[in-house]
Order: sequence, then C-alpha cells, then structure tokens
Amino acid sequence: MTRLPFARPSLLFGSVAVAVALLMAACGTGPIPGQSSSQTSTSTSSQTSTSGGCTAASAKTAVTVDATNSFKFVPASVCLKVGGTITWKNVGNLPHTTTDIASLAANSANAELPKGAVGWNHSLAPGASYSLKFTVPGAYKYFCIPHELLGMLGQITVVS
Ligand SMILES: [Cu+2]
Repeated sequence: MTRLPFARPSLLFGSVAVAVALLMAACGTGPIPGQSSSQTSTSTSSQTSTSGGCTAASAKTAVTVDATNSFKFVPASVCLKVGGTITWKNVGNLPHTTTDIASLAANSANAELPKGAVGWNHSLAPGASYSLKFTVPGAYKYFCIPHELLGMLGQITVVS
C-alpha cells in the first residue's frame, strides 16, 4: 500500500550507474599496455564516428523516426542525403522532445552539430510529429530532454 518514496531517485541512480559503467567500458578499449616503444602513438587514427556505412548511395531522402514509450528513437541512427527530411513521430503516450542544443543537455556529448548547422528543440506531444530538413552535411547527435539520462538518444549522418 505504501509506495516507495525513493522510486524516482533510485531510477536516476540506476541510469547514472549505467552511464558510469559505459564510460568504464569505453576506457577499456584504450591502447594496449605493454606495446613496444618502437611504435609512436597511432591510437587516435580511426575514430568510430556516426558516419560508418553512411554513403551517398545508402542515404535516404525522407525518414520517419518514432519516439516510443520505451524511451527510444527508432531508428536510433539515420543516414540522410543532404536536403533530406526527418520526421519525428511520437507513437506512444508519453511526452518527448527532439533536441540538439548542447546547453539543454545533461551531458553535452549527447548534442552534436556540424559546423554551420543550427540546433533545434521541439516538443513531441503524444501523437504529434515534427519534420526538419537537413541542409548541412555532417554528424549530428540529439536527445530527448526528459529521457536523455534513460538513453533516449539519436544520431543522424547527413551526406552530400
Ligand atoms: Cu523521451
């Protein structure tokens, strides 16, 4: 009968723990210790960014991204042709946002814009959609303001 008053804080701690675990996992992929000194640092040569596999041939001109009740953007990663349009649609019954403005992020790494691109922040009420045309090529990372720490994140690669 008595509801746990700590339900929300512990949920938040849970996602922080997940984030920390992910950070630690990322640290684990660093340069291999014990490598001989004959090699000078070549570790930062191939950064796995969002552009992997997105080419002009595979890019789409119109993509719909669902914002779901399970705190996901589906698909989470979009390969778009420059001038193409993404339409976000809230297919659940919880309010979401699509946002790419670093100052609105809990973790600014979740907001990324190519040089010259303008950020956006639009709310998505249940059932609502919002369309945006992408004219600047590059890598974008965006998020949902209320669910950023639950991992509601998306990526867009725009190629010309
Ligand atoms: Cu959301």
